[in-house]
Amino acid sequence: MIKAVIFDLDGVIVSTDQLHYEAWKHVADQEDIYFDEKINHRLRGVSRMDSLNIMLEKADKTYSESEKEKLAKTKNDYYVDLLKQLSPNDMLPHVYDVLLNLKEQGIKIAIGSSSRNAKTILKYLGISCLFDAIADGTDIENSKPAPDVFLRAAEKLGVSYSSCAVIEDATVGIEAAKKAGMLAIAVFDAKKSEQADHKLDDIRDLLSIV
Ligand code: B16
Ligand code: MG
Repeated sequence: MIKAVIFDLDGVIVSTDQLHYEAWKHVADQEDIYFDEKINHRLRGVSRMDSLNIMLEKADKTYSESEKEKLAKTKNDYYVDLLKQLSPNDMLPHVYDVLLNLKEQGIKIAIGSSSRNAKTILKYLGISCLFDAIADGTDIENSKPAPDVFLRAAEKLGVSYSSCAVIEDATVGIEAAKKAGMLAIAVFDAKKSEQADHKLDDIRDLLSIV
């Protein structure tokens, strides 16, 4: 029986893809590195430093660890500035109603995000107080496809791993959910994953699964 649903943030609750793209493109242009939407697509669900390493695959030179830290900071400063434009209107369709409906049914809800900016994003969306637990990039060492962020969310909720469902837009997130022993529900790009237990065209269909 499912007692809790752990929501991925970027791509499930809000679409920040374009903002990540603009911020990475800013750094890539500054360094004269080729970067496009297709490369950006590979960064979905992946931590900031892992994303940077993917972006640097097209670089002509090798970057030291301190240079990488600097580039990651430049990207994040730019991204955090872009996040200021977010408002409750940016929540993806039907998400808010689904969150309220789950709570009414007594099902716990949590965030399981690779982002170190998750709490800032939730604040701009005006939904921080809805969640029973938030596990994000600041809680973990290994990001998706490692299961850590979902295990941490379940621990914060006080719910057993096998009683949790995860809803994800990234194939690495579905992999992470299965490694955590959880029910894995895919939306958008994650529907490509062969490991997904359910694939949804509409997030409202989640309510008939849990
Ligand atoms: P930050 P999620 C992920 O969030 C994003 O999908 C991914 O593109 C990003 O690189 C990662 O967060 C780290 O974000 O730089 O803000 O710490 O999908 O796991 O909610
Ligand atoms: Mg995501």
